[in-house]
Amino acid sequence: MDNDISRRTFAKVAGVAALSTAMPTVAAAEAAEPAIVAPGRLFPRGFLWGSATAAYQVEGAATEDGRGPSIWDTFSHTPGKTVNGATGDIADDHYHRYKEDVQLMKALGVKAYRFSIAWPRVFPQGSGAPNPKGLDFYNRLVDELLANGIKPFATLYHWDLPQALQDNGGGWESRNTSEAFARYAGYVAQHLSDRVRNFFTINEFGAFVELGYNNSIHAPGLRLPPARFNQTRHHAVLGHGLAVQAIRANAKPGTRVGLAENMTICCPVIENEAHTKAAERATREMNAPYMTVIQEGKYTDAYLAGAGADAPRFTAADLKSISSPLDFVGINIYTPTWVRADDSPLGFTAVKNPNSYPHMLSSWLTIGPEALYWGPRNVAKIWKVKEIYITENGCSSSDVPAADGIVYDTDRVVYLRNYLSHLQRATADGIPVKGYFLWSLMDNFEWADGYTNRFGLHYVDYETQKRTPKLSASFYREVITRNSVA
Ligand code: PNW
Repeated sequence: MDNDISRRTFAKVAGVAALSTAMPTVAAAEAAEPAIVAPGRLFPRGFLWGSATAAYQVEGAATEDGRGPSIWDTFSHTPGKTVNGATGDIADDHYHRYKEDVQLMKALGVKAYRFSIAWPRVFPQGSGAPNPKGLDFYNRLVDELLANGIKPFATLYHWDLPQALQDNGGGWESRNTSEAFARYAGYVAQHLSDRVRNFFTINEFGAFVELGYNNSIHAPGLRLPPARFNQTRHHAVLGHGLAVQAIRANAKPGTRVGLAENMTICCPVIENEAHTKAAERATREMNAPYMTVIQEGKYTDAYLAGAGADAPRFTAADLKSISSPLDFVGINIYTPTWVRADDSPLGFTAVKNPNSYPHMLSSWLTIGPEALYWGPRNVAKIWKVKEIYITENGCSSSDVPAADGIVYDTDRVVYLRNYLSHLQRATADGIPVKGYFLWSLMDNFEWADGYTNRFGLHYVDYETQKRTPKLSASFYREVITRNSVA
């Protein structure tokens, strides 16, 4: 798995001048035009380059082979909830086209694929009897990946909660869901861990709990009052902890477990000591209900005091489960939160510049490449984490193919080049980032934004399901080949 190039001092690799975009042309340009990579700019030897997707966003086949309905089927079929009434009924039809999609990965040169397992395929009612046909899809996918030399990294929860669990007890509002999640996680680990060696429990507490149970823009579309909402947050992290224990109890020895969290990434407004320390304090407090309690086994005093009578109810045993030791930490990083030091009780303020800031097509996706430096740095420094993956990073555009059929997504290339440069800065500083999963392999169902915001390295024509590599796919392929951005 070691990248050949990183073993050499001065690596001869593809030239930046290779501006042609179709994969074969770029490959030809590589052979013709070697370039020099400075050793100080290389990623570490064996750095794991990957790409990511999630079940409901790509699979389609919503009612096939016994899959039960999820809260996202219900939500997306409710008028007015998604742009143009988009649903994941068909999406990228990955359920039927996974072999073709594995070939896209192979052509990119990725060494790992992060996908998610749809809970309602495996347990159509959330708990009770499993559906072997549902699990079989993942058996086929995993076998295909391994046959092509690509390591599978499976996420167990990427938001498609079985509808039955929402109907009975309010989904994550109920402790039953945390326990059902652990049973499902243990079952999957038992059946796949002979080939899947790395699992992520839950994807983005900071999105699905906040947006689904408080802001109502994601499934199940609720706005819970504060006490019930804080309890829902607690049940989500409890579900993670119980799942870690269930995986360890049921998986083959050596199976590794982590999570994929979209932490608030606190970056110092200016990189001096005072603001840097403020960003560390902010990292703990701004992630108190999720990453901090998972790492520290307790809620911060400020979080509990701020919640007051609405604070979650929990036991010491809950906290112990929630903070079950992890093998690695995955962080999804898109945007920075700029922080400065001040004289307030907590010693920091998040700085907003509401009138003028760069962003990608998604309005929330503000640009700050430094997030890929400070995110992992703070996690490693504050919690002594020894193994970090960037489990998502990427950006949205309104890509349109040019007359020659190619998508010249120069905005995405600029975004990735700058973010990855800061990731390399992190590894060069000794921060233990071991891999990077680019979001996303291909355009897909972008939740409430439907199919309008495209995140893919491959353009998907939803009429024909044809996938076409964008300029950014050629860019990423070269990064992987040279193990370096510049
Ligand atoms: C993440 N926000 O979602 C998810 O893990 C992916 O499924 C998704 O496609 C990707 O990032 C791009 O959006 C988010 O509104 C969705 O702040 C919305 C937000 C953040 C992350």
